[in-house]
Amino acid sequence: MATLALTPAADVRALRAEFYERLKPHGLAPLWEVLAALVTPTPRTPVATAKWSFSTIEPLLMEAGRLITAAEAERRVLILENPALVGRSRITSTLYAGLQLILPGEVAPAHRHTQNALRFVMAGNGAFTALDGEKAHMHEHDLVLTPNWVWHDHGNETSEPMIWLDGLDIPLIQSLDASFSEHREDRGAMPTTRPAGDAGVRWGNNLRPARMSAAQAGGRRNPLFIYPYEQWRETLEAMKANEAPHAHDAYAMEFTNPVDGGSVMATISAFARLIPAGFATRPLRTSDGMIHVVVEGSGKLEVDGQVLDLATGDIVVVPPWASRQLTASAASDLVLFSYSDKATQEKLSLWREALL
Ligand code: 1HN
Repeated sequence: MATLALTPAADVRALRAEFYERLKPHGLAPLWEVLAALVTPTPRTPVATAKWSFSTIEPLLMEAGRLITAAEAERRVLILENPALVGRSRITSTLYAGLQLILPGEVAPAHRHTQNALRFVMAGNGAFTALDGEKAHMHEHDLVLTPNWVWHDHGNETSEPMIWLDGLDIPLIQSLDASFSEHREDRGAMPTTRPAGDAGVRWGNNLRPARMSAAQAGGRRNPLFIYPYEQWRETLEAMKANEAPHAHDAYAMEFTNPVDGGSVMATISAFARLIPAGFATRPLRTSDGMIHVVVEGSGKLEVDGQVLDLATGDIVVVPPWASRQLTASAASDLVLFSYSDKATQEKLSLWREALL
């Protein structure tokens, strides 16, 4: 091999190419050709920055409502596909987002699966999600969880349609090839086993069952599955009244599992934020790509120098490790709900941020 240094570059390339071809039938490939693309100094993501407006999606979802029933569809959802990942049913490399419609009188039948799901109510009041036969009636801007492997169905006994955002870890579970699911034989709802709102009063009021040791409670799947808008909104308002905004976050809080204070579900973290009128956050990067829903107000989001206007009802995705900066319009506070795979990354000691 001492002669390799003297061999013309074109010949070396040809020798190597011929060698690589002979490796293929053995199920082998040279690492050195791909190493730099595999182990990058900072994240390289296929995810593009993108925005959807509720006002554009709503009429299309109502049209879907005339074409297919919730029972027929199982879940009547329009998927928010990242424009750089069309056909792959994902908004980031690990997360899925969709808008689901349930019309008056409809039932979305009970099923369970290994994917974790959250719902964030975009429009409507009073339809329910039931977990293991316990209903939670949902109202605008409530956060509702269906952690993995819990039976869940949805129903709408009101006279108005309800639309919510579904956030799931579908691509993450797909990358692990760990999807399992079951459906009720009768394609209906689970029988009601506990009164509506039971989880909220048992777990949402800073209490836990006395006959449960700390060890039993710790690491338990989150038993609280509804986080009402008026509660999380009150917190943000009080913070604004009581302290100056953080330079990078303004006012940001994470929704927690009351059992251990950790993320709401094993893989997904959820957040509420308020940017006061006229305030601009300093830019930051985080290793979790993030989906933001504009709940109130308007403003701007700058992602790696690209400026997006934000209006109430917009849904935006910020790629992992992109620099992001939020500005609230002078007229009103900007209130956002967000979710990401931070919970997964923290468990794997991956999560990082850079304050710019
Ligand atoms: C699901 O279970 C729901 O329960 C919504 O409402 C969307 C997308 C993929 C897989 C499961 C729901 C879903 C989903």
